[in-house]
Amino acid sequence: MVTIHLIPGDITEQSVDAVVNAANSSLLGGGGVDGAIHRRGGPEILAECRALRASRYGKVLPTGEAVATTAGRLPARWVIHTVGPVWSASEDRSPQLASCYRESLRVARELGARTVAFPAISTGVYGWPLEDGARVALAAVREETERDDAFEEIRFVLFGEGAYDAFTRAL
Ligand code: AR6
Repeated sequence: MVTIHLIPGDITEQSVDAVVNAANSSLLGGGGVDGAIHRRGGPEILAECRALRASRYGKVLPTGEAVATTAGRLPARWVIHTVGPVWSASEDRSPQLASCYRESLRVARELGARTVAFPAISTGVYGWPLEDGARVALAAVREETERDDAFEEIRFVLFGEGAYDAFTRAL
């Protein structure tokens, strides 16, 4: 059975099979967790992102989808890049946010990754309220991991007290 852990801290320090990146559709890096992953992981990650853009995706990775690269110098085997939706007060985009978690786990499953670390996708630059982001994240991950024994451990690595508290309440 899978164990779900909530961990306060920095996702780039996690020793896991796969680290999930809250990227943008360009796959060319950015701020927040994306910036931290590319900084700590080194240029190999960006090189693979560029190659993926050229070969599989054309210019963009659509919102809600996921793709894997090397983890470079991070203490992980793979980075799985996914693109969260920007928060909207007028439109319910939670299916797209749930899709990020599900698709990342689908890619992880294909790779044979048994331990996966997630950040709180879309809750930074993309403006998603933490409480709601936590609820969507936990529901999607529970649903996707309870089907079989593919995963051993899922970690939510939460930056800042607000995120950790929101996930603790949602769990
Ligand atoms: N470890 C874990 N969580 C982190 C870290 C870290 N090192 N750094 C930030 N967070 P964000 P988004 C948290 O903005 O909202 C980028 O520019 C952060 O506190 O990284 O999906 C991309 O290129 C927040 O709770 O991602 C996109 O353009 C969560 O990670 C855009 O931001 C997500 O915040 C994506 O925005």
